[in-house]
Amino acid sequence: MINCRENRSVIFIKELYIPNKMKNILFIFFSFFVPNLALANQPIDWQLGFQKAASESMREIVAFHDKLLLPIIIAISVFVLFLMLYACVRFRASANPNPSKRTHNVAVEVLWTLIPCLILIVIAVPSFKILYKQDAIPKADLTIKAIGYQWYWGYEYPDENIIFDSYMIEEKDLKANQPRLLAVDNEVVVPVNKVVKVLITANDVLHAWALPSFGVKRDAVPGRINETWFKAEKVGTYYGQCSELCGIKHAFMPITVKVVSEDDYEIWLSEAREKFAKEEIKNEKLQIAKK
Ligand SMILES: [Cu+2]
Repeated sequence: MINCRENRSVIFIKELYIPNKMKNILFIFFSFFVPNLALANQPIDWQLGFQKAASESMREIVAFHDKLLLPIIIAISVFVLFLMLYACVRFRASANPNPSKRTHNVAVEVLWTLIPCLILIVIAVPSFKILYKQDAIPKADLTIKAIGYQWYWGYEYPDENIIFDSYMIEEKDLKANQPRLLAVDNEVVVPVNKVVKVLITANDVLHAWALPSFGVKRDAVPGRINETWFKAEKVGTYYGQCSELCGIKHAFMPITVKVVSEDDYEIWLSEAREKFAKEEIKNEKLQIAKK
């Protein structure tokens, strides 16, 4: 679902009557100058960078990447390019007919070992800080359990006695605002600004539950329960995909999380408790077995 204003303007550009190639060039051009334009709660064509952050974790990841990693990467690339060009020009055969026979230089060797080490330490410290913060789960307001199956996700709300499966909607059945390969029949619904703890496991092979806007990605391992958490800050629909190559339909088991206000969540809960009741399913199965 496309529901943020920035994205509407992107769509507007994309709907203009201009050749496709031109559209893409325009789109990239605008993306550079208005970074938010390219970002939404789902991947979009010709997107540069991350999806728009919808949680504190993701904001920190994006800031770490944009403000620290990117400048360091650019500086190193420019420096190495400069050295290569300088060596090519300064020491070319015609300008330097008698090359130096020198093989060692202690000062240079110490420097090119120490400086990269220092750069790695500068990167590692904030990186570990973010990792540890993500790892420590705050007191959860609600818990959901995601189970990876070949090839769909099953969800449980253990405290609410809710269980349901979430299948991708086939292309031919998509409604107007449902994105292809991302929309599902039963979305996970969570309240806004609440800590959601996610228990992740799998039933058959390795899968991974990933939601880029929340900065969340955890492997779903059969026989083991992994944990993660997120606190969505904005109402909206967020899309993710299975991120562990799990078989032939790996690309067709998307994840949709609908973040709603607390009141809407209560309404959904009361409906879901009946529609997706876990005990009733068990009882039905028992009755069938008895017959
Ligand atoms: Cu999978």
